[in-house]
Amino acid sequence: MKLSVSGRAAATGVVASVTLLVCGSIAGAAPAPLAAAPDIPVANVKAHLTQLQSIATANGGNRAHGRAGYQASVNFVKAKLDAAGFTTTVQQFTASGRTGYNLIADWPGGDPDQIVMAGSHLDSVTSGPGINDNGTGSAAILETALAVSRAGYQPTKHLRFAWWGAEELGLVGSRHYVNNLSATDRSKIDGYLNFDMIGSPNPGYFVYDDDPVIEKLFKDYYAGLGVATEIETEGDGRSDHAPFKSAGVPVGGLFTGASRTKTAAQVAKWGGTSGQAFDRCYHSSCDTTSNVNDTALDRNSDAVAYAVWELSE
Ligand code: DTR
Ligand code: CA
Ligand code: ZN
Ligand code: ZN
Repeated sequence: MKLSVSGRAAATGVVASVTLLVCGSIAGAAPAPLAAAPDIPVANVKAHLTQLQSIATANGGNRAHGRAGYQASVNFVKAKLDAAGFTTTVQQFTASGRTGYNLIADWPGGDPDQIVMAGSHLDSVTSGPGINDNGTGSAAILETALAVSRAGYQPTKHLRFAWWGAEELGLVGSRHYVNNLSATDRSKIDGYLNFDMIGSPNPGYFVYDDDPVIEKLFKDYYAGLGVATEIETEGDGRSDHAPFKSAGVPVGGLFTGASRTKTAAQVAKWGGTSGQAFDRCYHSSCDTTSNVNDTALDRNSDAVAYAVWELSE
């Protein structure tokens, strides 16, 4: 089944507010209204980051694969999803002699043969709490999942969210997941959206240029906000979308930058500091809750919800 955006998005490009649209038809009763994505409260996303920070602080300063901080991170996210009505599954794997976990959350309903997935790695490096990398992606998709529950959203397609383990060891958890899908189950995934570092302190607004439909969806969203975007080039294949892409699943995502430095031309469109890394705490102990740009986190969290709603209707 091909990816497609809802008629509304195709026609209008961007819907950035909560509206219920009834697309009239020339004759006959109006079709069912299309529900637009809700605004994702960035305060809620930041509250999840505060929890992840506390977990790291209580567990040796990190949330790394095979450590207590990662297990506690999985338990935190799983509890929120279970309480919100998701069907959760914890998938085990082994990496570097330690047990790792992927957390998969299915929203009941929707066509099981047409699955839209959103994922983020939940593990950090051993040197720090991993709040931008990748608490931001994990918290944004968690809050989007909770918004689906709050809205009682019942899309045509089936929604699945995933929090990956051991990404920092080389995309181990996501690759384990994809490799253990049957060919039939793999073919049911219409698209995979990846969010890894979406709140960098000196942010850029980068869109993955893998699947053209997903790429256009995010570019249209940002155009609607009047925010320029660039194609993501820092990490082709360097995050959890890579195993899905290798398996032929359409992929896309957003990124705010890691260790590359922001240019003067990029400052002119995005603000921030030229000659400074997008995230100068990348893979460092200073990747804490103060290492996040709230505007970037808010915009990208809203973009996550927009894409999930548009691709699943
Ligand atoms: N591999 C990610 C950081 C990273 C580097 N380039 C990209 C591009 C797109 C997403 C993520 C990244 C990590 O260190 O977790
Ligand atoms: Ca928001
Ligand atoms: Zn990393
Ligand atoms: Zn990452």
